[in-house]
Amino acid sequence: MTDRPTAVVTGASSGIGAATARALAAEGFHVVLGARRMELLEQIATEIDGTALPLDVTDADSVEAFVAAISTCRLLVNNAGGAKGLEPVATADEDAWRWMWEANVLGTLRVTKGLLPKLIESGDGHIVTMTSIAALEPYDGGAGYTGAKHAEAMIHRTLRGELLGQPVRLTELAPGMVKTEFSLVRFGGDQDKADAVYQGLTPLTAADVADAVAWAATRPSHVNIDLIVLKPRDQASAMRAHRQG
Ligand code: 8X3
Repeated sequence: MTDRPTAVVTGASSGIGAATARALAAEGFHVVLGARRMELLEQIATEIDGTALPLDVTDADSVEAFVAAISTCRLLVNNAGGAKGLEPVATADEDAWRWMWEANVLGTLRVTKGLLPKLIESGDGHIVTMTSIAALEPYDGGAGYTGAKHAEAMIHRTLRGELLGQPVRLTELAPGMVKTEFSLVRFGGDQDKADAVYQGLTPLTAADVADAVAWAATRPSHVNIDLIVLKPRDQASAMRAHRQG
C-alpha cells in the first residue's frame, strides 16, 4: 500500500512512456507501468518504486486484466501506440494500418474506458493522451498514422465535453520530432532510415516531453491544460524542418 496518488502510464518500457514514468515518480506519484516488454518495465519500476504490469493495448483481454489489477487511479497517461511504415496511400499496407488503428485508437479507447470509473472515483482524475503533430496535420506517406492519431485525438477531445461536471481533467500532448524508438519501429528496425529522420537537427528528447506531462499534471485541480504542442526549434511542421549540412 502507498499513500502516493497513482499514475498509470501505458507504453512505459521505453521512450516517452519510460521518461514520463520517471518524471511522475519524481513528482510524488506511485506509477503503474504497463507494456509488453516486462524485463525493461520491471527495471524501471524498481528504479522508481513503481509497479510493472503486463499490457498489450491491442488485446482486449490483456487490457481487462491490466485494469482489474489497478485499485486506484488519479492520472492516466495514454502513451502506447506508434507508426508502421511511411508508404503513400497508393501502396498502403492494410496490416500496418490495422495495427496502427488497434494500437493508437482502440488501445487508447480500451484503457480509457477501463480506468474511467477509477479516475472519477479518485475525485481529482486526469487523462493525458500522447497524440502527435500527426493528429493536427497530414503529411505525405503518413495517412495510416495521421488517420489513427486524428481518431485517437477525437476520443480524447470528445471526452473533454462528455466529462464536464465530473472531476476529471484532460490534457492532449502533441509532440513533433522526438528521438526515441519511434522511427526504428516505423521502419521495421532499419537503423539508417531511423537515424536519417533526426539528421542535421536537434530533436526533442523523451525527457523534454515527460517534463511537459509532469507540468500539466501538477497544476492546481481547477486548471485544465487542454493541448500542448511541442516541436524542436528547427521543425515548423511535419514536412518542414531546417537541417544543417
Ligand atoms: C511522431 C511525429 O511527425 O513523425 O508522432 O508523425 S511525426
